Parts: sequence; C-alpha cells; structure tokens
Amino acid sequence: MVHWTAEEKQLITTAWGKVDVAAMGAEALATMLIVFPWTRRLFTHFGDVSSPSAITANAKVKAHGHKVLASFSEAVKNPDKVKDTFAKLSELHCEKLHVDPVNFLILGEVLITLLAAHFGKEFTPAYHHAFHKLVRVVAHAMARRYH
Ligand code: HEG
Repeated sequence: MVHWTAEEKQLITTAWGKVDVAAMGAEALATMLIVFPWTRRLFTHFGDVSSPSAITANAKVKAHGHKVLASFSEAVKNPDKVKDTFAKLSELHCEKLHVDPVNFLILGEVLITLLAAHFGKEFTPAYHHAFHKLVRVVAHAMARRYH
C-alpha cells in the first residue's frame, strides 16, 4: 500500500487545478507518439500518425489524449484508490490492447516533462517527487493484469 503524505496530496491537487486537461492530454499523447515512435503501431486506426506534423494535426489523437488525461485525473482525485480506479482499464490495456507496460511509465514521464515545462520554476523538486510517485502508482495499477 502506497502512503501519501498530506503535503504530496496537496502538491498534486494544487498543480492539477492549474492544468488544462484537454490541451495537456493532447500534447502528452502527441509527444509520446512523436518521441517514442513504436507506440504509433497501436494508433494506426486513428488515421495518419506517420510524422510529427501529422500527429499534431490529428483530431483523433487530440481527443484520445484528452480522454487519457481525464482518466489520469481520477488518480489525482483519489490517490489512495488508484488500483481500483484502473482495474478495468488494466484489463483492457493488458489483455485486449497488449500495450507493453513500459509505455505506461513512458507516458507518465512525458507528462511530467510537460508539467515541468508548463510551470517552469514553480515546479520545484517537491512537485517532481509527488508526480513521479503518482505516475509510478498509476503505471503499476495499469500493468496489474500482467503481474
Ligand atoms: Mg490507453 C484506450 C486510459 C496509457 C493505448 N486508454 C484508453 C481509454 C482510456 C485510457 C480511458 C479508453 C477506454 C475505453 O474506451 O473504454 N491509457 C489510459 C491511461 C493511461 C493509458 C490512464 C496511462 C497511464 N494507453 C496508454 C498507453 C498506450 C495506450 C501508454 C499505448 C502506448 N489506450 C491505448 C489504446 C486505446 C486506449 C490503443 C484504444 C483507443 C481506441 O481505439 O479508441
């Protein structure tokens, strides 16, 4: 069982309150697809994901990025219930989509990089620490069906 301090919870909630989930989600998914091109294989049914410009312009990528980050927001709201929150999604990603679990961490690292760029100096090491912890917990919950 992961233990969250009141400070960690506070940092996560404070930062998340200032995040535009639709915009940040679109950017996070697009960045993952651009920088880690093997992840494109899972999204060929979204249309053209063959180049950075095609990925950035792809409306389905944008909408799906929003959906994924909205789902991640559930972990922000309920950091103590991440396993339960992602149980169904873990089943989908592991057993149906066969997403390599390393990609859950990769998407999380992309998100943290974007948060750091967005907040600049405000994103202190304490924020980094809290979000890394959340990303690890979410990735672990998402990969649960593989364990
Ligand atoms: Mg996944 C579908 C959330 C990582 C590939 N993902 C979904 C859906 C959600 C979601 C909410 C929609 C489920 C539904 O329709 O019932 N994804 C989600 C989270 C994370 C994540 C919270 C985070 C860590 N997903 C992830 C990664 C990949 C991936 C890393 C691939 C590299 N997701 C993926 C695909 C689909 C979903 C291919 C189906 C998309 C579609 O066909 O609409």
